[in-house]
Amino acid sequence: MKATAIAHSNIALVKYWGKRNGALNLPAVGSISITLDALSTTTNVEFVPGLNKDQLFLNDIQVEGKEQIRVQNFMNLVRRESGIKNYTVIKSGNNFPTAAGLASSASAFAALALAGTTAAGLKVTKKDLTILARIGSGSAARSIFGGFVEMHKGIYKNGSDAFAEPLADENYWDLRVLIAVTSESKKKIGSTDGMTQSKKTSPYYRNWIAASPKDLSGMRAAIKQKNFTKLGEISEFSCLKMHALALATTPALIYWNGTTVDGMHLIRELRGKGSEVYFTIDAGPQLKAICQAKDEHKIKRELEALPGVVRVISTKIGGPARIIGESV
Ligand code: 2P0
Repeated sequence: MKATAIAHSNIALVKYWGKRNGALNLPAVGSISITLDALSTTTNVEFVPGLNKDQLFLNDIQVEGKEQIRVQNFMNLVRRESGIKNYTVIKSGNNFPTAAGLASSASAFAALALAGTTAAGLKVTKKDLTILARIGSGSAARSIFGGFVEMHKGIYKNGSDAFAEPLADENYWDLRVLIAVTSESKKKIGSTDGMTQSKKTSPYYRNWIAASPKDLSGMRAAIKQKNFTKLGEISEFSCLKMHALALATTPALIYWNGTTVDGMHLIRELRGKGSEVYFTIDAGPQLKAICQAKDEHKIKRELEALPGVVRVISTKIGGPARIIGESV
């Protein structure tokens, strides 16, 4: 009745922003990501008789409030499916400092979905596991797989076609992501609230949705052709469109700081000088540079020298979520 799983974080090249249904967490657009080897969450789930709620520990510290409720609601789905009534003790840890502004609901809910269903003795397909992880957090569905992953928005009301699937595995293409940490503080507005506000108020929301299929098909082709220029250009374009949508939200969602903006300029300058590197940024101030393995060290040095960059984490493409321990 216990299991331990590890899952890696991921970064979307074609971004997800907006939901077509909040309760089931159905995305309004599809997305394509790469899984990040260096950032992972390890989660142990154990069903324990006699508890009156799920107990959540993050890096050995018990968590209450909103996060505990979110996790308990998620575990209720596993209980409903398995018929198990017991609550759980959940011990989760990240392989990077929690205060680093890199904490990711993607690796967290992917690891929890896999450890939770395994501990419950459920036999679920990978596809169904992505659907379950999605209910926890949209981006978590993509972290079930390694390599290059597409999340489908689906059209059904029950979400049965809103799942993730792999496009290519982690050994397909030796790309690198360099994460320039520009701030270690927690962000003020979470993605879920930000997406709700953008849908309600951003004048660009409709166009964002309409333009998405073209980015997705372009990215699929770039991956298939191993066309790095095309992959990079679409990644930057999707990132900047997502942030334009966020900036035009009321109240405005400004996820960048000054160093984030300096980083964007630096990457464009490096490109002007012949280095093939592109940026992407999520709902936070960290800048992620995407490059080919041969350029990794040069780009890393350039980012480390940028004033305001706290440190740079370099990663290759990571593998799928997997079980690393199990017992009855
Ligand atoms: C993404 N992000 O595609 C986009 C780009 C951030 C910017 O998915 O509400 O934690 O739990 O589904 O997945 C981050 O939001 O949001 C995210 P929920 P999630 O990676």
